[in-house]
Amino acid sequence: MAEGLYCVKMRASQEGRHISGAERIVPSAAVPSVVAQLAARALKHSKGVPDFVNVKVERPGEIVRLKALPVATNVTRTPAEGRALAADLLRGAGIGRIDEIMALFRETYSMRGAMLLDADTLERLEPDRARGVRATCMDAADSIAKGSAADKNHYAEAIVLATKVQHAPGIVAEICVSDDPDYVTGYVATRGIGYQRITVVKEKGDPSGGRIFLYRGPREQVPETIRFLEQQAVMVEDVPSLDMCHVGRARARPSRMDILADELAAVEAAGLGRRCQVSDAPTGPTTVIDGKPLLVLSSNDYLDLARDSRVTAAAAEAARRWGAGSGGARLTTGTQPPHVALEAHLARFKGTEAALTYATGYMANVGTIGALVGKGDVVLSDELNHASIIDGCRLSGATVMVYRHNDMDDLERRLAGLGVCRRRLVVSDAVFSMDGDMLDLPRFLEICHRHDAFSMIDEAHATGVVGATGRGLCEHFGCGHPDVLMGTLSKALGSEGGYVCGTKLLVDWLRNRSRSFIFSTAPGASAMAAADAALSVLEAEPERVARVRENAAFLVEELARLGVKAATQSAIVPILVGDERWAVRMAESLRAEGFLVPAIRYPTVARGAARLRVAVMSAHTRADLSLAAAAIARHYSGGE
Ligand code: WAQ
Ligand code: MG
Repeated sequence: MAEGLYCVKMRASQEGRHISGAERIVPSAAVPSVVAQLAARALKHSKGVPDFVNVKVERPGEIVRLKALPVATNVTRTPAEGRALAADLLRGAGIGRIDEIMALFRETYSMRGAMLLDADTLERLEPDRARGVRATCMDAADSIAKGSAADKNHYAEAIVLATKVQHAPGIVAEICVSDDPDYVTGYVATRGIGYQRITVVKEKGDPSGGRIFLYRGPREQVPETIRFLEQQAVMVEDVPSLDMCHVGRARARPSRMDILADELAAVEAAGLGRRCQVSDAPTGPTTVIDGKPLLVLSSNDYLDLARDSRVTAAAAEAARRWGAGSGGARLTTGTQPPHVALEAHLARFKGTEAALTYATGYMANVGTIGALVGKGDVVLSDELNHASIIDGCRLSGATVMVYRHNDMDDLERRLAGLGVCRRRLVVSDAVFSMDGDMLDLPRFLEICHRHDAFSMIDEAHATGVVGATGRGLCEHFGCGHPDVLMGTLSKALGSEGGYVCGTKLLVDWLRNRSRSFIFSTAPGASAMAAADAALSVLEAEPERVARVRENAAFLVEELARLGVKAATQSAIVPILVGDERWAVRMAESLRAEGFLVPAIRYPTVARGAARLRVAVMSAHTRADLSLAAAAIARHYSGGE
């Protein structure tokens, strides 16, 4: 990623007094123009004419990609109101001694960088107190697309800085006031409340401003924090545009419901609206929607077990015997014999010591990641991981590093570049849900092992599909187990819920530490019994696994024959379309012809990477798949 990119840093001063500074990370081809733009900007700053301008161009090391903090705009009318709000926000974020912190703010006015303050003792932690600590080597991922560096975009630059700062180890909050006489806005940022803009924090014409970074952690980690701030290259993704944050609404502030209505209308206008449709038939390869029969090419019920009579009978019998709901959390009264039996069966099936079930796969991911890493730790996550993994990473409080899709060299480089951190977790989908490809598990395990990182894979779309008998990636590759083998009961197993397989130690840990396990009602016995019965069917009839994969291969061949490029290593066959609206139109046309193929769009996949996502089942016939391929190919070429 760092290849061909350069950090360009500008700072300007007058008689040693800081006037302005700026940061970009740009491709080598853009360096000359960005250098010129930043120099021009230094020379025309409203704070004065500089006698010294320094523009530095450097190759960055490894680049960390971070998601921009969420942004909220707070409209204030007077500086006093703005400062009171800043204090409230800090207090709400668990910071004490606010008055003293605000008093220290004056000392930042003369500094080029920020004051680094112990959030509790208020001790100054910067090695050079006159200069402060400067966050450098950062940019917005789309800054090139957004254009010129010649004019300062206070907001965009501040959100990039604030995002980087809030990801520095030990930093718990930041407070900032612009030092531009004409720019009266400031903000408070924390990981918890995001970037809280405050529109008025000082009088117009007042040249005083500054920044304080609040730190909480061991003294010996301060150098690592400063290294991160000053040297770690950071690209910030998805910087929200200001119009999405309701700026300039100070005049007639819309009501809270109007805000929702406006945003929803914008979502619909962009072709990104979503709604639920009623499938008026049992789960299976065909359904009826709005009275129209459809061939289902979008089901996760890969092995057609959701309606299997052995599975439904087990569910019905369990509901009759144990009740429709479990009536409590697993650690209170919610554990019944079917829960215990299923966990033992899952462990046997996956070849691990133990297993733990969750109410959903989403909860399994969120609860497991949060139990393994937290603040001060690092979690490395494939850029195409499922949203439940992404949410688990975010909620854990650990620093999140996103590595390139299935790029084990990138993963290795990032692990090797980690400084002091307590724990590392590497998490990846086993089969990627929107692309259908497979993790390189043997290398993944070898790298995790070498760097003493927890290894976790999500076999939601692998279980029942990958490996000769559907046991997943370990069976497919004939390799060892990751520390955490997560999966779902809701896909090939035709039921609902999530699970984690691993050592007894891991499972004991999760039972004690996994919040989504502890603080939610146990899934009902019928879901457990259904999954248990489905596992038995899968063990007795492994030919279902072969059939679903043969069907996927057949569909890919048919599509190729008709000139449509597609590939898969699972039951998921993505057909890349690109444009969101075009993908939706294709899906609508296919539906009119009786094929239910969903269009997958942003934010599930990247913007401009919309696709049709076909999911193949063992129950599809060759005739079904040939017809579907022909219809897809017809609409596909119709759109070229
Ligand atoms: N690292 C640390 N401190 C810095 C840095 C840096 N890279 N750049 C500036 N500072 C300090 C320095 O003391 C400045 O005097 C002070 O922060 C303010 O910097 O609409 O424009 O560049 O949401 O003037 C916030 C609101 C604007 C934006 C902040 O800051 C919005 C702004 P400025
Ligand atoms: Mg300024």
